[in-house]
Amino acid sequence: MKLIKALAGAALFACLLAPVALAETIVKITLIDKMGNGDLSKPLGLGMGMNADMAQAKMGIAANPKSALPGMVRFDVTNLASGLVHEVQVARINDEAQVLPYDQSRNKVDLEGLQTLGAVSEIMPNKSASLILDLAPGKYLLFCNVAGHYMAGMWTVIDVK
Ligand SMILES: [Cu+2]
Repeated sequence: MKLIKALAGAALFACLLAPVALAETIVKITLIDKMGNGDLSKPLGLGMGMNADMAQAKMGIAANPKSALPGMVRFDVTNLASGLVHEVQVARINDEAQVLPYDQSRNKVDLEGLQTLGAVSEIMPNKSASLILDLAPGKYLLFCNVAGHYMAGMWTVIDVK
C-alpha cells in the first residue's frame, strides 16, 4: 500500500512538472540605441560589474519579463535602433558583479572566456528574430558584441528560476 501511494505521489509530481517543462517562456527583447554618431572607438566603461551609472547608457537591451521558468525560453528580439545593426549573445554567468573578459584591441567581450549558449546575429534596424534555448536555473547575460556596444551599456541579465 505504501509503495502504491509512493508511486501515485511520483505520478502526480510528474504531472505537475510536465506542463512547466513543456511551457515556453517568451521573453521580449528590445534593442535600443540613441548613439547617433557617438564615438564607440574607446570602451565607454558601462559593462556589467563595473558599477557604472547605467542612466548614462545610450545603448541598451530591455528584457520583458526579466525572469523565466527553467526549460524552453524563447527570446523574441526586435532591433528598435534607427540605423545600427545589433546582435544578442546569451551567456551563463555566476553573478552580476562579475567583470567580463574584454579584448581591448577589438573593443569586444572576449567570448572565449565565457560560457555562451547561443546568439541572434546581425539584426537589421526595425527587424525581429527569435532564439529558443533550453535554460537551466541560473543567471544569464544578454549582450551585444558589435565593437563598442557592450561597453556602451548594451547588456542585461535575466534570472531563470
Ligand atoms: Cu549592438
